[in-house]
Amino acid sequence: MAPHDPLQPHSHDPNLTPPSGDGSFELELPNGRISTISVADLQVLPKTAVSDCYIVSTGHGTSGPFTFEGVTLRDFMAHYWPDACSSIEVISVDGFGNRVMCEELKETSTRPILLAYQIDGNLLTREKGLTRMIVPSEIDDALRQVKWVGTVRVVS
Ligand SMILES: Nc1nc2c(c(=O)[nH]1)N[C@H]1C(S)=C(S)[C@@H](COP(=O)(O)O)O[C@H]1N2
Ligand SMILES: [Mo]
Repeated sequence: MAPHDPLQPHSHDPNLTPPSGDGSFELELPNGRISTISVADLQVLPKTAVSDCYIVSTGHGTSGPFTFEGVTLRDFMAHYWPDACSSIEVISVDGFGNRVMCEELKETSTRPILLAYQIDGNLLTREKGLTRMIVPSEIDDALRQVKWVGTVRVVS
């Protein structure tokens, strides 16, 4: 059997058990460089809040509204990889993932994609997903709301 690909469609049962870790993740760039990004590294970048976010779980119902705060993926990329790219693979420590097309970041939006470290004014706990990707435009099944980001892989 082929190894499990976290970016392929899969069942929607969310994992409620947080893996160990402090919210840091690996950033893999197209030039082969790999670095560790901590929550403190995210906190020095511009901070954006997006309110009225819902996590629409097909397993345990909808939660929210939440105000998530963090750095937009757009600002994150402007800082760490301002060059062109085709996609960004955001993969969690527990093997869950979602792909963002770089085109998606070009659209200016009042509800941009975030690498979130805060919820309703408080630091996100590890249990609640630190660091969590929030895609506010996704309102169906929460498959883009990746908790416990472990790797951000920029694909050229
Ligand atoms: N790392 C990780 N993120 C994940 C999942 C998961 O299993 N692992 N499940 C997804 C699904 S299917 C849902 S419904 C939501 C659940 O988020 P919640 O636990 O905050 O309600 O997380 C999404 N993000
Ligand atoms: Mo889900």
